Amino acid sequence: MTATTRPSAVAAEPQAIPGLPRDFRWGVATSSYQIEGAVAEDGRSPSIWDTFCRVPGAVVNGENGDVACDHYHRYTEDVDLIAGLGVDAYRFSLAWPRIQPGGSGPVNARGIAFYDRLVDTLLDRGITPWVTLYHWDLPQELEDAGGWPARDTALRFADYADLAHDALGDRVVHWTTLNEPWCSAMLGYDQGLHAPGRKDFGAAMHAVHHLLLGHGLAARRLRAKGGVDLDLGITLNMGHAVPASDSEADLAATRRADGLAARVYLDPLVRGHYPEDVVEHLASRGVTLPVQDGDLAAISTPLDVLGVNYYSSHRFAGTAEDGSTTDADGQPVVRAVPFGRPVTAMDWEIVPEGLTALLVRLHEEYGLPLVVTENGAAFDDVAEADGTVHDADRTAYFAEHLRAVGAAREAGADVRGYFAWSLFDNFEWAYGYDKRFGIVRVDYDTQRRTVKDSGAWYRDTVRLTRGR
Ligand code: IFM
Repeated sequence: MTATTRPSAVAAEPQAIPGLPRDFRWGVATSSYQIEGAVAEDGRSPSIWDTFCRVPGAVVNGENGDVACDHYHRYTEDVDLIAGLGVDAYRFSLAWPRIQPGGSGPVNARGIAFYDRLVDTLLDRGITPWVTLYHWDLPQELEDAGGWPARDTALRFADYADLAHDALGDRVVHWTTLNEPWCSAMLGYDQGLHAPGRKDFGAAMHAVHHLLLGHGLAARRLRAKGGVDLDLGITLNMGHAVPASDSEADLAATRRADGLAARVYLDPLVRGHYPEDVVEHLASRGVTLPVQDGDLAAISTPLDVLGVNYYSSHRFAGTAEDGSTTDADGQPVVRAVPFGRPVTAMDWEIVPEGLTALLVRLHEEYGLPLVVTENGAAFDDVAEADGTVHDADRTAYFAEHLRAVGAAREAGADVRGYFAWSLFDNFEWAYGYDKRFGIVRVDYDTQRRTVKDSGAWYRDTVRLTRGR
């Protein structure tokens, strides 16, 4: 893909976003390992990311989340910052190894106390906590016992969910079980780019099933508690898959790509079965999903909301550049073909209309209320001496994508909220601190936070959209 970022983008003026109602939920999002730091404090045990970061070459510049944004110690100041942005919700994740070190046994009182304080501080400032139980920091002990490819991890996850809800469920209404199970399974166990760094397609597909099972078992446990308000969801990362042409090969390639990226999660969650074409595809690669009696009933426990993380979309062709239609393993070719759009610093093409199409498609095919739980962009920010950042490119990205959400609502999709990714520049996984997604700049030497132009734009846009 050609790296043509948009340094010349002109800052969009803040204005009310057409199609978004006054009661639309507005938020900012982060995750535990990406911002907290304090990895060895108050009884937290190592996660797979603490281990992976020590593997030479795994993370750019050998960086890690040991300190990150030091949010563990600065959460009060950070909540003030969130309040200053005028949003009404904050999406963050709980670190499993803080709450239940090692991934089994009783709750760690000192670990849960941090989230207790955070939740209370948010509520005091009128900000709704939107909690994710798992954003990739699996306790290392559970990986040593087999990780997500092992069924037991799903059972452990349900126990952990129970502990977390027991401690916070009196104040937290919005619970997301998993963030982006595709990334946990495919980047972690197939491509080896994320922790734990394994490269085994079969193991990755077993991880898919056990992540979904963990979700389902946890969802049941939370639902069974009764008596408390509960808004239960899962967050999937998806794009809108488009065929490169109307040819049968391109249509088939697009369906195959969409099968492994989206439908293998959506169908069991909403319809209680895996898509037949995906099961056949897996069988042709010698993989059978490890489904046991009752698993799909658990996985399809009713959801209140589907979280959608959107960054880009893809076109697919069923032919290789040399015209062949099968790859070295005899499998049909599935080749991503660029749209030819400008890209962000991640080299991800900027395709806002893909967000409209995706939201409308999810509404029509799966019928759940939707919330955009992540959307945003990394660009190569230039900070002025005083820390300010004139990130017109990021502002333009937000403006285009928020208009895309408004368009989806106008086309009938039941989209109820939007969380900007991310509140802060933070530890961007295998990219370390190299890629900056924040609407607030973090100077990692001083931990000084500075609201970027995009953050001020977001604040004003929220206000104007609400105020109509
Ligand atoms: O930083 C990540 C986040 O943790 C999960 N969704 C995608 C973001 C950008 O890569």
